[in-house]
Formats: sequence, structure tokens, C-alpha cells
Amino acid sequence: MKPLAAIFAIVFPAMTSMALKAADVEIKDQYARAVPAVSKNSAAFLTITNKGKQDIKLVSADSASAARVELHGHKHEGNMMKMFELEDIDIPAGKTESLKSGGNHIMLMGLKRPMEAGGEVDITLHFSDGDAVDVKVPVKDLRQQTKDAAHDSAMKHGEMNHGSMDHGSMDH
Ligand SMILES: [Cu+2]
Repeated sequence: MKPLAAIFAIVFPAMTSMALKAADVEIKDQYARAVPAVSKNSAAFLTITNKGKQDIKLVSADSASAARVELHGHKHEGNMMKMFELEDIDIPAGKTESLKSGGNHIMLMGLKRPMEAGGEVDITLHFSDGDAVDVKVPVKDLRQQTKDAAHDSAMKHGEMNHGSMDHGSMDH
């Protein structure tokens, strides 16, 4: 059986790594933004702790609930907060990276089903070492949370800017 195992290791490197390395990453505090049924886009947030000894990157995410999932960051342009697509997100060994409202986030675009408070969305995170982690993400109404400046700007971002961005023409 050894040659066969070797072939599998070559053909499915991602699968092999998944089994070996899944425990190196800890996902916590995940939630997604509830949006009105007409909304095409939402965002998900979570913290990722790299418990391994190697620096890794979050390289992509996907979900059956959205046509496209992108990693996004924010930047200030004048008085505006604009988001942009990130190629990846660094998670150094032993460190925790927080994806949060007003910062880096996972963008769910072209929602295929409603994102209602109390619901749940499945998201798979893909890492640079071939690891993939499935996360069950509860959907929350963020408007019920305590308001602060970052939160307010994040709400405007979530409800207006996303829809007006021409995601469809973004080049990959
Ligand atoms: Cu975004």
C-alpha cells in the first residue's frame, strides 16, 4: 500500500495537510452581520489563533451561502472608510489575528440565502499550509450592540458601500 499512499500524498496535498494540521489553528468569536433580505452582501468576523510553529496566511474562504467570498481590509481615504480585497492575511506563529467590524473581514458577496439574526452560515477557511477549517458562524443583528464610532462607520460600510461597489468586475 505504500506506493498508493505516496500517490495520494502527491495528488491531494491539501487533504493530507488538513488532517495533520487542523489542530494548529483555533477559530473563536465568529459572527456574521445580519442584513435585510434585499441585501446582496454581508460580512463575517472571527479571531484566528495560530497555535503552530510556522507562520501561516489565511489565503481564501468560501461558503455555500454566497456566490463569492473575499478577504477584505479597510483603509481611510479622506474621511471615507473604503474596503479593498486582500490577497491574504498573515497569522504569525503563536499570534492571534482578529477580523472585526471596521477592520479586516470576510466578505460574503452574492448571498444565496437570507442572513437573518439567529441563523447560521457555514464558512470554510483556507490557509497557506493547505489546512482548511469549516466554521459555523452565527448570524447576529449588530445594530443591537453598543454603538461606538468604529461600529457606526462599519454599519454604513455594511449597508451602503458594499452594494455600490462593482464587485463583479473585480479582476482575479
Ligand atoms: Cu467588505
